[in-house]
Amino acid sequence: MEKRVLTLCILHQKNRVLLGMKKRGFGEGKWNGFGGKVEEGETIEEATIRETEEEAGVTVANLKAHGVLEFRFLEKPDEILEVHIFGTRDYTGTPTESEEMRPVWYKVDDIPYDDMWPDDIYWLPELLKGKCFEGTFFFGKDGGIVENTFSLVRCAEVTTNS
Ligand code: 6OG
Repeated sequence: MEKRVLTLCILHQKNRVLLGMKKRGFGEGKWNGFGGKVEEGETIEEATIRETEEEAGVTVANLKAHGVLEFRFLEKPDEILEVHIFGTRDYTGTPTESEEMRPVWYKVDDIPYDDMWPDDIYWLPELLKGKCFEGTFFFGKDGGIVENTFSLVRCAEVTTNS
């Protein structure tokens, strides 16, 4: 079993959230937060900050750990993606398009869930309410969720060790 540790950062303020259109690679054509692989020698939080800088041109601070979700795929039974999800309202810089992502502020009421990973509608509304969560999503061959164990947890239970 191969486990890949990834990060995902949601920058949100009051009634808006910064999403990026993924221009290439895994998840191309979908809106998502910013993130990627944790590199050797860095913590998960450091990776989250670095990836958000690289992809969206902003430096995030005061990250809150909202949960760890696992993604498994029927087509790739030996792979688990372990995605560490953070939220924050604090950043410096100006959102700027990169080779990988085109960042856009969305109103919280207009989040384009139809053009996002299908797990997002489970956890993103909870994140925006300050809630924390855990669980595994199993994706079928058509890209839909066939099973999930999503649940809310107390935020104190979320571990972000690296
Ligand atoms: P790179 O491979 O481009 O990082 N990611 C997912 N995000 C959501 N919402 N749902 C999923 O369901 C995801 N699978 C991966 C983690 C990939 C980025 O995409 C996220 C990373 O931020 C399957 O380096």
